[in-house]
Amino acid sequence: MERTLSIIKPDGVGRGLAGEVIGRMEKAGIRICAMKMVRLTIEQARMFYAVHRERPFFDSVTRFMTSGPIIAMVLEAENVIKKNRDLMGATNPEQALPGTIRKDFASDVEKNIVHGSDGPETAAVEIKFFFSDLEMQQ
Ligand code: IDP
Ligand code: MG
Repeated sequence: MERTLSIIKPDGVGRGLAGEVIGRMEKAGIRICAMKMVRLTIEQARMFYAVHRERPFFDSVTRFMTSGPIIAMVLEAENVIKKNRDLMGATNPEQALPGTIRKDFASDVEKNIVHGSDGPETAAVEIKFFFSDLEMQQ
């Protein structure tokens, strides 16, 4: 069994899409083992997206991530990192496949509804960022 970190971003929560996103995950056979709603500070958002600190969109995306509450989740399934990325679709909704969350709902390349870890090492670090071992006993 594999685990990954998923986030419903401020646009997804604000537009009332949390149920839709979670429903798609559950229908895909993904189990939610931890979940919390938080509002990140700018320092926390900059830490979370630190790998992108040299990118031109860093200030904008980190401000966006603090613009409202987000829902962080630990997902579990066989191959869940890829499964979740497949459900999400490409970063840019214009390039996302039909039927993906981003194709169906994202406004643009920044406000794209969901985050998902992109590999096992990232998943481990990102899960720790939001959840303690105690919160993942489920
Ligand atoms: P991912 O979320 O599909 O893994 P990343 O390349 O890791 O995409 O980028 C992290 C986040 O930064 C994206 O989900 C999006 O919100 C934002 N982002 C990525 N590329 C751009 C861009 O070119 N312009 C504005 N925001 C971007
Ligand atoms: Mg990424």
